[in-house]
Amino acid sequence: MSDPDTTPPTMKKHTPYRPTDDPLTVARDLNRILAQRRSIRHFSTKPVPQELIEELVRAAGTAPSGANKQPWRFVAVSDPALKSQIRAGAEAEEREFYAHRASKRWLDDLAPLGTDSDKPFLDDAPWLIVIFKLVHDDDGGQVYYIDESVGIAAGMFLAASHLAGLATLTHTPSPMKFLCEILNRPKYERPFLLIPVGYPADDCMVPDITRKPLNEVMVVHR
Ligand code: IYR
Repeated sequence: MSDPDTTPPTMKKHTPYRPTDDPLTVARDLNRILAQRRSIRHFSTKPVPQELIEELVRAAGTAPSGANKQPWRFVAVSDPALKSQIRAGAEAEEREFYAHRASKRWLDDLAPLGTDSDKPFLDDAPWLIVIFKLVHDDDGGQVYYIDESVGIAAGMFLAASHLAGLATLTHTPSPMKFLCEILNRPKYERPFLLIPVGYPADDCMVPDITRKPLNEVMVVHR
């Protein structure tokens, strides 16, 4: 006879959990593939099916979140008119940023990337995914660790897109209030990241940057 169920009444039923049986091989493979991800600023206009975007959002939505409240909304835009409005809104903020808001030091740090206020990728990329964070639930309930939760989901979206062979950019025009207006979102949804998704342009170039070696990013106590 099986043990009687001793799960407290407020606790959800628990199910068994089985991770991979070859962790080092999987980790090495993942590292090799993820190391090839780059922020892309020159997109092809080649279409990406909505079904593929939906799977990527499902993947992102598997992220851990405070009390499993999943305080995010992924608004996926392929409508060319809306993309143009978003581009106009973003470029207006970026012009302010490059002309006035950014400090000299910030502009110096950005110079190697070659960025400016011109954002043609917002028209070219077949999809713009605007991630909103929810400051409360759809039913008004409390949410927890919002930035951590949405940040993790965003990272998982970037990783999933890359694994699926798609290019992304984590674009951060600031402030992003224009996105609430253009996309007609309720007040409790706050723009978090604007992510163009698609294929890189054939002639796409990326800055020749490096990642820090492990000894600069990791400290071990054993
Ligand atoms: N949002 C601006 C500026 C910018 C800021 C950072 I920090 C970057 O890593 C890259 C760009 C832009 O997108 O041009």
